[in-house]
Amino acid sequence: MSDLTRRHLLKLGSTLLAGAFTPLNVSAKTSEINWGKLGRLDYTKAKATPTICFACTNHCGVIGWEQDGIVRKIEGNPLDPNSQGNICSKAQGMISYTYYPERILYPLRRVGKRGEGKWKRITWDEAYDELAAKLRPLRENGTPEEFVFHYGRDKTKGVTKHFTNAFGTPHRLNRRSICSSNRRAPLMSFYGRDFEWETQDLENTKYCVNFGGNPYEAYQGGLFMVHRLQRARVEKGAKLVTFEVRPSNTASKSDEFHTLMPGTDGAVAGAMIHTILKENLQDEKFWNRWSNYSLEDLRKQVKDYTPEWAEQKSGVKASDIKRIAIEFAKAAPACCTMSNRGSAKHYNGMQADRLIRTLDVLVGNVGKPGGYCLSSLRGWSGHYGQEGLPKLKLPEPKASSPKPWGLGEGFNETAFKKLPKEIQDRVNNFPDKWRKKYFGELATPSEYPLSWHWYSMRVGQLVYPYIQEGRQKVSVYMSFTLGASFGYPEANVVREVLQDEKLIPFHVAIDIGYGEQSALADMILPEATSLERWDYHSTNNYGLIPYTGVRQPLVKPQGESKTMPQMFRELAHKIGGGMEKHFTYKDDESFYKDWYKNLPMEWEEFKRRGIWQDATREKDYELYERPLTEAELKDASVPKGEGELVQKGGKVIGIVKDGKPVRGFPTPNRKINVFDPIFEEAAKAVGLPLTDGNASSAPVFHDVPEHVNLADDHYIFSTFKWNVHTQGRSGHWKYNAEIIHTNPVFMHPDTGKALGVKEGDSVELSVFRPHGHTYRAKEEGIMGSFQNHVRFLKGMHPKVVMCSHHVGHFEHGIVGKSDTKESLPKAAKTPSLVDQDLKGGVWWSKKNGGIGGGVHINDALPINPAPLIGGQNWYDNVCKIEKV
Ligand SMILES: Nc1nc2c(c(=O)[nH]1)N[C@H]1C(S)=C(S)[C@@H](COP(=O)(O)OP(=O)(O)OC[C@H]3O[C@@H](n4cnc5c(=O)[nH]c(N)nc54)[C@H](O)[C@@H]3O)O[C@H]1N2
Ligand SMILES: Nc1nc2c(c(=O)[nH]1)N[C@H]1C(S)=C(S)[C@@H](COP(=O)(O)OP(=O)(O)OC[C@H]3O[C@@H](n4cnc5c(=O)[nH]c(N)nc54)[C@H](O)[C@@H]3O)O[C@H]1N2
Ligand code: SF4
Ligand SMILES: [Mo]
Repeated sequence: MSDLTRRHLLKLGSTLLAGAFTPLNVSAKTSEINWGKLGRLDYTKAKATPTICFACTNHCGVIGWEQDGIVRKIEGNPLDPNSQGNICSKAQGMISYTYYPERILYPLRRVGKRGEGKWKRITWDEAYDELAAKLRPLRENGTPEEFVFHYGRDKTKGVTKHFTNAFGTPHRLNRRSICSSNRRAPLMSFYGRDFEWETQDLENTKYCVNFGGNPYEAYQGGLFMVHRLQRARVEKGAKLVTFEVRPSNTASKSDEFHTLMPGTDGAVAGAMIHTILKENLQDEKFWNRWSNYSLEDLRKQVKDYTPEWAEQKSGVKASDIKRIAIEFAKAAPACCTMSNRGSAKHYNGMQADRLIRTLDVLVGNVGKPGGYCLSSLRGWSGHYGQEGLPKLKLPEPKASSPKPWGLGEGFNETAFKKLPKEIQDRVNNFPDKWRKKYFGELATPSEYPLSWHWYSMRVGQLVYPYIQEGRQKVSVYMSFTLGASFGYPEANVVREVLQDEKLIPFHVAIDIGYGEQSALADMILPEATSLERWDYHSTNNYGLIPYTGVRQPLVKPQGESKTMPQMFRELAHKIGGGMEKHFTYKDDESFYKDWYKNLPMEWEEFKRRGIWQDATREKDYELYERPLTEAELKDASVPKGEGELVQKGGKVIGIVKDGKPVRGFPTPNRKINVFDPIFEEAAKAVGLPLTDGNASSAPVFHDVPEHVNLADDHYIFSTFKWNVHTQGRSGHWKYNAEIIHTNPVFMHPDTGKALGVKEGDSVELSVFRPHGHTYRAKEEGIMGSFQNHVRFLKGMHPKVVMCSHHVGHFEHGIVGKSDTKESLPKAAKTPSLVDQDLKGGVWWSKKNGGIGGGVHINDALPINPAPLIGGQNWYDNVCKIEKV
């Protein structure tokens, strides 16, 4: 969304509300936080502490200013080599949620029916006693798998895994499929098991081709990327080309922005490969040295992917595709691709990203200055430890339960035999490598073996329907930092399952706020917020030298909220039976201090700086060419032959090149696997026809099934992320919600014309079930609908309509719901958290004459996992639109 349009929106909001604004009562009691009267921060009294932001996935190093026991301001930490002292507007959200009057500060027990909103305050002892009494027998009776732990984001560095391992449940579920699994799979297939994320050298690049990544307003790592890319562009004339379906901030600020038909990025990338080969612009030396696929085979594979063919598919002019391909290749090796959910969250997204990744290998920019780089922190960690960081210590318990539930050691035959025959057959058909890793349908869904082939990416959106289908008996379900009942597809199914006491006899939510997920719990345990707790942090550095940072408390946890390390330690001791053995740390700080035992910096100094990095280290260029060190070669078998693999203790650790052992890539053959039989093998194992593009071992373009022959009156409904919001958890951050609180249906003016609607009109948008080999694809017809108002936006693809998915909450309190009254029961509240700004409700609330808080859309979005990998195809939805 362009800045201009956003200003329009704001202006529209304030014009509408001019007459309806309720003056706020600013006379506060002394015990209350009076936001209107806090006055200026007094830097002579305030204390600055570095920590790590938790307001989005970037996790920037920040500095928080605390005065009189209240965190007042967040600014950037210049020592963070990734963010380099920059922050965004969402960072202050941490203050909003920490002092939110409807924050949960005491353990709560449901008193009415589930979901009825009636709660009583209980003590931590009562909470632990009840929970331990429910959990202990599962462990003692040998059914630990009936404890299901499901999280959204977990930065505790092992505390929760400690707990689930010690308990013995395989059900440590995440939501990778909702987010990025379609995109991670190609990376791991190409570059190696641990390799789930790249680190383009953006500050040195000359040419970046972006397939639907949106770093200027979102992206995991967006903030780190954008200032580097801007420097390269402004100071060195680098070029950014973006393929998008709407004028995102990134697209609008690119040198070139081409709208394309959704789900056709693979076709454009395929045609770029075709062009580069035709023009003979490939880096043949690099390709032959490092890829496992012959150029001849690649030529055959992309023979028909002409720019003219791609124009037909995507709508991008053939001449542009050709020109961009040539410019890209000529800039090599200082050029790179970028992609994210735009290209990947489609039925064909995994293969689209494989075609995009092939471009980098073809022009030989991998690991080169200005190119598509790989961080030593991630990609090589499986073999070399977290390279560039001292070995961090965590005494991790192996699953200590009497019966870990898996086909390997301790396979739970009884539980397996209860599964439907179709699933048993499928699992019995698996090759050993999958059978041994199969832990049941929730953790390792048998239809989606690639979701757990490299590591556990899970298929979060299927957890609830699978429980509904009886694929797994659940006794205790625990959600942690998870907003599935708002933010998952078919969120109504999530709520249905969470509401059903037969399916989920006990639901405990660990949250900081009263959101849609915690509202459906039997017990809520209040976690200390990111400004009140410790966490470990490390991620790829776009400056290409690994670093680590620590999240530390700026203030004490408010009310009776507790941190996870404390909560799980205390609960483990209550459960007993050996669980307590794994939770011996005395307090949170000593737990994290222990983690950082080998850091070559005093703990107090590390706390003072918040970040550690060995800045003298060489940048992570061409890691694959690095010779194996003497230490690595000790006891290794080094073959003489070219291209042969170096082994050590049964593990492949390198490859012989030019007669010398070098590292190569952390794949089984130490090469880049442009060709990977795993796709075909997985397809065979689950019975996916080999004609489905997802099954192809070579990168391939395949149409999105429901987009073929799209009717004139059907459109593609897609979603996007606003720069000032984070998923479903920022709707109640008051300053952010003040900027964006609605989510109109954006469409091109011509689309409006075709539909006979004007700006501001209400429409009903109805979404169909998907086609292809996916969940409930055989069912025809409309899956769900919602009504919302229309806004025109030039630059939208005319067949695409879009809403953001952040707002439209029906919980999360006075700001989240855009209400005039607080909804959290008095029993749960503390009198000290009163925000004078919020008395009388927010100015945009409908009851105050405002525009309201947007529309919840996720009930109308079908569960649509991509074949084999299970990533949710968020951007494929076919819909019809009617004026209301
Ligand atoms: N401000 C903000 N930042 C965030 C988050 C947030 O919620 N808010 N969330 C974080 C998380 S969890 C994630 S996963 C990342 C996501 O980061 P991104 O993937 O960069 O952002 P998205 O908005 O999910 O999707 C990217 C873009 O894809 C476009 N798109 C849709 N269909 C297509 C298509 O077929 N082709 C192309 N080329 N483009 C298409 C959309 O218009 C959208 O602008 O952001 C992270 N950072
Ligand atoms: N339509 C549509 N929906 C989408 C997407 C899309 O593209 N389109 N994209 C999605 C993506 S990329 C993602 S990653 C998912 C995210 O989906 P979720 O994993 O559900 O994440 P959030 O929406 O951020 O919800 C997090 C929950 O955690 C709670 N929380 C926040 N901070 C803390 C904390 O410090 N401690 C604890 N215990 N709880 C906390 C919040 O109150 C909230 O209830 O949503 C997705 N939903
Ligand atoms: S990008 Fe903004 S919200 Fe995200 S971690 Fe950095 S400062 Fe925090
Ligand atoms: Mo995400």
